[in-house]
Amino acid sequence: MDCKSRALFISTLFFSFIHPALLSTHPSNEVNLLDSKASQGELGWMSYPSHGWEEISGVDEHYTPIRTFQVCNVMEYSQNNWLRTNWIQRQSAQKIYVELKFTLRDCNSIPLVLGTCKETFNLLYLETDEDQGSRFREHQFTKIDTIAADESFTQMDLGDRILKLNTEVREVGPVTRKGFYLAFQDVGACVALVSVRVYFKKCPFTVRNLASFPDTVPMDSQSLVEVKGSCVNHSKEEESPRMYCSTEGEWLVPIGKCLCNPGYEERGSSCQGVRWGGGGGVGQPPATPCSRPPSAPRNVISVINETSVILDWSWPEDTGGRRDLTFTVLCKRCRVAQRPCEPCRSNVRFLPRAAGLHNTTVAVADLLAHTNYTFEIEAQNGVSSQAPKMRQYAAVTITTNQAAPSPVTVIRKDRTSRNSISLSWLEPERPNGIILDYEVKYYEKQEQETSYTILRSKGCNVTLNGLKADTSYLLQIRARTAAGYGASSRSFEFETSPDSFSISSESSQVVLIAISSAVAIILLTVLLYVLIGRFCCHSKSKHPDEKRLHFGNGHLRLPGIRTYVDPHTYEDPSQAVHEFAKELDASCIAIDKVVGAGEFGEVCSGRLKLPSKKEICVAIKTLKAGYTDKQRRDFLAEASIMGQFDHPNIIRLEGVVTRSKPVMIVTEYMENGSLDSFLRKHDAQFTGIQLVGMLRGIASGMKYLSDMGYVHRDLAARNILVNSNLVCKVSDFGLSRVLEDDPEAAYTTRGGKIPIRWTAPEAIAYRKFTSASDAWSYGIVLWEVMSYGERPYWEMSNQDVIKAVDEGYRLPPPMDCPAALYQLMLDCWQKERNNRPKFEQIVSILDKLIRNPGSLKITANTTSRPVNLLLDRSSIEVTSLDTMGDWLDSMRTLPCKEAFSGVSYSSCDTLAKTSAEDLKKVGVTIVGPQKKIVSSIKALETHTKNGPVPV
Ligand code: ACK
Repeated sequence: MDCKSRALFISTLFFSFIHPALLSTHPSNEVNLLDSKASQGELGWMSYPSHGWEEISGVDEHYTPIRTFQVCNVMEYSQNNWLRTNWIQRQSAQKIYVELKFTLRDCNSIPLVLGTCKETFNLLYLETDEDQGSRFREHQFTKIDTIAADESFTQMDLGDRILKLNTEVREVGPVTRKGFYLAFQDVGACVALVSVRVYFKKCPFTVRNLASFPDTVPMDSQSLVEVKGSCVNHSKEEESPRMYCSTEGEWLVPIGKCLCNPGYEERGSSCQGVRWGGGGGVGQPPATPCSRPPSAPRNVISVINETSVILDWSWPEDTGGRRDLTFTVLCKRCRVAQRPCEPCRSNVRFLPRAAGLHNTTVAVADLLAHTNYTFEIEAQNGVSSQAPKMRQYAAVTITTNQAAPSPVTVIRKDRTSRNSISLSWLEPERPNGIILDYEVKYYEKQEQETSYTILRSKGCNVTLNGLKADTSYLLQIRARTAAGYGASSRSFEFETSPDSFSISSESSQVVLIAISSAVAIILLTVLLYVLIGRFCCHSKSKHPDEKRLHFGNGHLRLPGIRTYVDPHTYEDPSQAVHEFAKELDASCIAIDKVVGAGEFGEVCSGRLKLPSKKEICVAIKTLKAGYTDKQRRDFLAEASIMGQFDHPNIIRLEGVVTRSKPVMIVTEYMENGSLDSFLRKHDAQFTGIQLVGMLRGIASGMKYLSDMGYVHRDLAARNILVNSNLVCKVSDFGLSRVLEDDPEAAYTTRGGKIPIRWTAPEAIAYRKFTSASDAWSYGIVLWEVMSYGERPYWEMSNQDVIKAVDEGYRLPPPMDCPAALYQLMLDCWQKERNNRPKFEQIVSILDKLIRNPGSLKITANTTSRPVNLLLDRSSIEVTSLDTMGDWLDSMRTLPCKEAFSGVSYSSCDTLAKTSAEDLKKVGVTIVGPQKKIVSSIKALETHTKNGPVPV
């Protein structure tokens, strides 16, 4: 048999054995650029020389024709046979994948081989901007790889009619030209190329959290592509929806979401109108036969936002046989003791209007805060006026929420001198409560807010002293009520008088008085300046944090972000709870089962169905019978605190039941429960990106709390809840209660109860709880997450933990922990609290890691790390790694940078230096090898690892 006929013999046999897998469909995130199997006719690829590769037609087992190429010139020397595909357009691919299916003959099984039989062939490619037709130059091609068979077949296999099909996939990228060719170079093998598929990956169009994400082509590099989602029809953004497209064509880390507009409900991945009958359209003449006035509108839904409400309803069941329907909304203000209700004030605004509405929705704004209103919605058609009958309307009663005051709009300059300005202003149009004080912020116009001064004033006027002469100042004012700060006024500009002109501008008639008052003002200013200076120096040396609250840049509450109000400052705590939490009717709550135990009673899961609202799953905390007044107060304090927050990473309060028993706090339901037990249940099952996504959520929630001025004091994985989408939310709020209800809290020598393992040294030593001590606790949560719920400091006693931490020892990196995250932990555990990262910085560091997941591959674990409990902080060396440039850039913004600059850090092998002896020296006893360390060693020995679980 000559070699050609042998090849034909092989191919003939081959086609009767094509595996059905060949016909399988490909994953939806792969876009084919070429699929040889899909071609019915000749592929027409170029073969050079002509007696090399040969195109053969065959059929698969379903008698579907397929085209293959084969070569088997094993009887001849010096083979160099090229097969080149047609020009393949790149489309939007950045990286392409080449999937080859082929069979290859074992050289040993070929009798009488005269040439030099080979068992490999070469795969090459050439990028071009246009089809080069039959022009072909070998040297222009770049080799991708030598392709060898995992399994070659022998004569015996042929006899047994078994053929071994090999599949090999190679990646090529980045590809940048308009198209490319592939080539197969044979140097003397007996090979049949059964199929060639070229594809690229994309993250396919998807809808997540009611936001649609378009087809996205990943980057060629390790970086993720950040994609912003667009809200589906009839929905709007709650938090900007984003996802990341990985190089593998997978969507990762969904952040943010959209919510259905009023009148629409979430069905599948779309928002659909609440179902109602009736048609639309206007203009039908009143004389239409059988016309009658319509019945009342139905299904009124109200969505309250502070002092505005959106009303949404369905068409009436009976439209009166007409389609020319309009709606009218009547607003009534109802005081409990005063019946009947009175019409609303004329300044209440209706958008688009109150009468003649063609749509079934209206927005009502400028209502009073904390007030009951009833809205009556009536439908009319063309015959309503001609056929008077009993008014039929749908009514809905709402209570507006607490609202922050509206901005100050009128500010007046009363007097100016060389270095002072006196101002007064009018109370905001809608104070929405009693104004406690005003915050006046001002700065030199030239300085552009890089440094500014804040004054507080109880009344509507203030004098700004100590100003520079002949200088422009910008000033903003905002009012504060129990609901927090309102929005800031716009910036007003004022100028001080020039040096040569030192009289008040508005009392120029009495020059003498003006001069003397100016002198007095200057003297007073100097005196004040000295006093303030002294006070500041004094406060600086004593309380650096407090000082910054007055003068720092970036440490003041941000304008527009409300400040947390401590419910314990209320004389009557039940007033606080009703200010911040909605009273729910117990009949709206169905308890399903007990899910856990809290300090005050059981925690249950159940459902909440409010009138005109969709039923939702909730968690219900109950106050057990026989409680004392103090217990009731402390129990409800949590609701008063939680009710002030509104953030996707903070557990949401639905309301409280205080008017019937049992007293309950109702919150959103978090399907996966507490983070610590959830992680323990799923040990080693998440990808690095998934863990970082969870950590980012926690950091974002903590940033919101610290912006609000709330210090959590008990941040720990057990106090984070996880929902079915893996979203983590901070929970467990309270003050004295926090530490009493936490089983981890222990009494300190000073009598307080503190969760030692999670708490910063200064908070343990002298109760200095700040957002910086929360950052320390965040570092511990980070460690808990990366070690899948391991107990910080294992079984060490609290006393040993305090001592070791005080002496500079820190927890070692958890198994497989990315170096970047371990570095972040160490930063959170800086002894000097001002050097710890702010939550804003933590969020941005984690965002950078998510965008650059390659940096997560560098781990802080080493095989050479001794089995120790703690690492001496001073022996940890950290500097830059090229591949972590981005991460380090972000680290450079941290104050700790100086501590590490100039130290060389090549791998994390150097991280662990402390021996058991060292630990003994500081009084740390090693309590046997711990679970994680043992498992990490086992894992290193076996090199086995589970894949991520789908969540
Ligand atoms: O880990 P778990 O199942 O999650 O056990 C605790 C238990 O109640 C005592 O706190 C669970 N739990 C608390 N709040 C919620 C919530 N909002 N949703 C679901 N489970 C909750 C917690």
